Amino acid sequence: MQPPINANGQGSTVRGACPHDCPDTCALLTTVQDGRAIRVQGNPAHRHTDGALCTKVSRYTERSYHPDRILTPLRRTGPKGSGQFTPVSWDEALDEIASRLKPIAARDPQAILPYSYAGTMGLVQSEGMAARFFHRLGASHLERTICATAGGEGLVHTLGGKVGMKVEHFAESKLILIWGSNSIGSNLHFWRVAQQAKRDGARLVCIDPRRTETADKCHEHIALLPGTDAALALALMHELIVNDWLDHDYIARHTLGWERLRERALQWPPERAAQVCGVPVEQIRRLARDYGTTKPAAIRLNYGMQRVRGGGNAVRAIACLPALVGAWRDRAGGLLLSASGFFPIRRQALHRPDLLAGRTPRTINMVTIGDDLLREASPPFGPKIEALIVYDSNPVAVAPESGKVVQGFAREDLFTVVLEHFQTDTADYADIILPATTQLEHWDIHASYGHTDVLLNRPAIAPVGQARPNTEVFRALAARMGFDDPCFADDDLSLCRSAFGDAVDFEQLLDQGYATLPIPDAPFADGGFPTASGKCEFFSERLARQGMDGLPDHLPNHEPAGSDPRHPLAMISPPARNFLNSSFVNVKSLRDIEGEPLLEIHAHDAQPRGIADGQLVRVFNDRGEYRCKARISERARPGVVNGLGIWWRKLGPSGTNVNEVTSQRLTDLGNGPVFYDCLVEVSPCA
Ligand SMILES: Nc1nc2c(c(=O)[nH]1)N[C@H]1C(S)=C(S)[C@@H](COP(=O)(O)OP(=O)(O)OC[C@H]3O[C@@H](n4cnc5c(=O)[nH]c(N)nc54)[C@H](O)[C@@H]3O)O[C@H]1N2
Ligand SMILES: Nc1nc2c(c(=O)[nH]1)N[C@H]1C(S)=C(S)[C@@H](COP(=O)(O)OP(=O)(O)OC[C@H]3O[C@@H](n4cnc5c(=O)[nH]c(N)nc54)[C@H](O)[C@@H]3O)O[C@H]1N2
Ligand SMILES: [Mo]
Repeated sequence: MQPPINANGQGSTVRGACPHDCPDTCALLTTVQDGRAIRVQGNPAHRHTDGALCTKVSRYTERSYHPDRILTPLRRTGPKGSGQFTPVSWDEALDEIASRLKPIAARDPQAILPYSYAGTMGLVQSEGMAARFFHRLGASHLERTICATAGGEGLVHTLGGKVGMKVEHFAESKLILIWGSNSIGSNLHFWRVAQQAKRDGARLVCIDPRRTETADKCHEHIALLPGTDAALALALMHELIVNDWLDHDYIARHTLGWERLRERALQWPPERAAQVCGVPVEQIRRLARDYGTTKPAAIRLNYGMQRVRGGGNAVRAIACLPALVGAWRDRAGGLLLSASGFFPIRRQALHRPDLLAGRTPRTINMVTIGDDLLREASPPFGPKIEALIVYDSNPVAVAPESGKVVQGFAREDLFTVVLEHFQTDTADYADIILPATTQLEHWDIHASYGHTDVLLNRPAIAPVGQARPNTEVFRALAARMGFDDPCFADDDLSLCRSAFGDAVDFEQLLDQGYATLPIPDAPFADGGFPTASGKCEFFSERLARQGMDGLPDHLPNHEPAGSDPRHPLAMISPPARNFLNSSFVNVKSLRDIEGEPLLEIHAHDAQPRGIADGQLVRVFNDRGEYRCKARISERARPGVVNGLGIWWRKLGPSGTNVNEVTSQRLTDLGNGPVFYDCLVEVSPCA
């Protein structure tokens, strides 16, 4: 372990990085006393963190030393889902896993599926060693789509990559559109930058069906219906065109497909969009005027607006806007959805796809895990899924249509291993649970999707109980499976080093904990987009070649509001501020702030249904139902209910959560989930 950097008799301080799936990727300072972490703080020297942490992560020691932390390997003793387990040794657990996997692998390794997401964003503890193991095994490939692929693809097809403005420059913007993001809850450090801009006179506009805490603090809130963002963006273009608020020079030199986009946008007068979006036409006109005449204008998109059928197209449409007004010319203009494309991550070196040795396993989309676990062997699907190894994810709580997911996980003939900190809803269905280390206990290295610094995480304390890093588990399993490639011997620190190779100064990371990538302040001031054409592609030849619309368009939801009289309410289920997806739901001090699972409903929708504030309600559609308390609130717009997530099923009143009603259908681009494209009905419980 490193020597103390701050020896003051109060213990030592260890530099780390927040591992959570959040754009902020904060630099942490953990104070350790007598081998115990006593405090986790934001590093004041790291400018994006600026010494501040969210409430969740400032409680990190409470999570790490939680009395419910899994401290030993466990073997299931009761029926699947009952949560009954008995401690076993690491050797027993690993031997049993290897002996169960070997005969399956001998028949067809594709019957084994890894299931993981971003429980930790660390490049080492997420797929660092795990990907090597599954590649060598020849297991099914998991398409990791549950969060960001629709928007990500939208950006790639327009700007050429997940690239955009540098977050710090929003401070100088004069107009900021916060589009599909509850920044105060999910992107706190951006919000601090936006506040700076606001103090300096910027106008802030929030575009979100829900009246969020963020909307409360913006100058204007446009409460459009879920899944109608592309219509709004096209109407803005219409107004930019008819009022000639365009940067003709920028369009001519740095964009592709202008004439075609112009024609499409002229089909979207504000009156048409107002109908589709369910907002006043004046609001659209005003927004267009602000956007067309304020410089520099910046857009902070977040992933909330792409969880609907047309999510990819919506991002494409919005991503065209900055080029139309030449916003990219200024470092405080443009757009940011994700900065992750700026990071030169050496994925081949980390994941070692060469270990596949020519094999091309099938791909399973993590969004449709419910259906796929219930599929029999058949072409073109391939073999039935016989074994599932889950790490860094809690699919039973977070995957859509949980009725099916639960049925799949409950299969007696499925062998399930879960690497976890806690006995989550998913762990309840495991055959073997393996105790994982937390970020305080292992090495890792981090990119970010909200800023452009690389962060190194040093272990601050020894593993709690018998917990082991994910990497160590996959190393041990590789040995038991007889995989002897030398890459399985790489230790975590060398994996950290290999993640970026020479692209970052590792000595600097060891020394100060973070390193800034050399990225120009206004990366597209003079074009130079990372597309094939080098231009901002309004029209995408690549999409057209795939038989898709080359231009962005408004694609109505799979389940448009008003299309089903039996289920007249649109439901969205965005994150609760004090949880991180389903993480932290079991941390009592945070759960106490959130209270209990709630459905926000507008009085116009509550009254005719006889729903009183605080009453237990049933939220249902043909896929399933869950129960929670109704909160009659102006945070919900008429016709839309908000089920804040993502509660652990077993901590909700009926042992279920919002994902009982969400669907496994996919987005237009990127095969992503459509969590916010979901119709329901709500009725009071007797
Ligand atoms: N505190 C906290 N922070 C988080 C998370 C968390 O769970 N809790 N989750 C993390 C993760 S995994 C991610 S992916 C990121 C990003 O997470 P996001 O999903 O972007 O989360 P939010 O910032 O809440 O933004 C979603 C917002 O989009 C709104 N919205 C829903 N449907 C639509 C729509 O059709 N159009 C528009 N314009 N808006 C819509 C919702 O009401 C919500 O306010 O945040 C991360 N940060
Ligand atoms: N209805 C609805 N559903 C949603 C969403 C929504 O907005 N609405 N959001 C979606 C989005 S954006 C996302 S990203 C997904 C997120 O879904 P998940 O990626 O499953 O995220 P979490 O629920 O945070 O679960 C992560 C788990 O990883 C564990 N973990 C953390 N660190 C480690 C580690 O180092 N090792 C191991 N072995 N385990 C670790 C944590 O304890 C936690 O239980 O959920 C999606 N589901
Ligand atoms: Mo996410």
